[in-house]
Amino acid sequence: MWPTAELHIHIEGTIESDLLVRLARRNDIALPTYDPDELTARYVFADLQSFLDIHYSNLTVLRTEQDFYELGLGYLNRAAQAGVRRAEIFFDPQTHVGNGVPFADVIGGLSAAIAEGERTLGVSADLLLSFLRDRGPEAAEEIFRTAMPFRDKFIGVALDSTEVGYPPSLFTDVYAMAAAEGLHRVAHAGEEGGPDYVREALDLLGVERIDHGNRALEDPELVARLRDERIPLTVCPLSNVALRTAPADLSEHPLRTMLDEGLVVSINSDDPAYFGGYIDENFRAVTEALGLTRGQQATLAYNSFESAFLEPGVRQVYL
Ligand code: ES4
Ligand code: ZN
Repeated sequence: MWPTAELHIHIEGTIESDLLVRLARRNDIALPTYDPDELTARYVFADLQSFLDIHYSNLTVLRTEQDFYELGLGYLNRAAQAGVRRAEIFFDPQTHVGNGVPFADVIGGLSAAIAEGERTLGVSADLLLSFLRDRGPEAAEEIFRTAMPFRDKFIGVALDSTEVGYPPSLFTDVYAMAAAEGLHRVAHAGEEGGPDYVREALDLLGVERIDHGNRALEDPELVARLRDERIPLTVCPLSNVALRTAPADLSEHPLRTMLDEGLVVSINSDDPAYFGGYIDENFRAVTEALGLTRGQQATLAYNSFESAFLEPGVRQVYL
């Protein structure tokens, strides 16, 4: 197992079915079934939206600061077992605030989990506040203002949820506000949207990394730019198969081409409670399916630390 940084992980997507059931009972929230295996068996998706519908519905079980603490620490424990030394974790506060949970409780529980994980597991972690693109730019600006009193508790902003129809250009203003605050910037692009979404994220939002980026491969000029500027792509192989954004056979995954093109690509798990594996299982699956050499495996692990938001002196320790 390689030491690695995990840079594309939605904390809400790590809610395992047994935790889901425990929280539903504790908070008196209705679920279609209280059998964890039956819940997991329903996780069959046609595309990104069919996943998001179930995902957002499940998140109504999260009510208290303690719930967020347990969610966060559950992930960090599993990640530590998978060789993760550094995690940069998305959270979607608009979902929770919309469900009536105070922002302070969301970020308070997650921050406490991170402090505990650093102390007891030796995993360094930080939060990235992710905007829900399908709620539009005004809602993004509103949650950003809500988050500002907690500016010291997250290191950057991100953009996720339904991609097609919600291009990066909608979010230019809120990303400029984030830049003015000295926050890091990333965005999902090129998962279902085309290469123009990737270009917009770079040119209009000033992102430092692209989350997914698979469809960038359709544009040779863009591929050359990603390579020359060493712009990282955080790729999620088992997610792509589960959401049918890559061929069902992992041996045809675009990771092969990304490595051959010399792109700064890393392996990540996205929403592991739904997509069938944590980062170690993603790593093992692509290694086997693509027949990756030890050198290629090392490149993927190295790229993850190169792509992480670490101070230069700290990064050298990992590399
Ligand atoms: C997501 Cl895989 C994926 N894509 C876009 N938004 C998301 N939110 C959680 N998982
Ligand atoms: Zn994602």
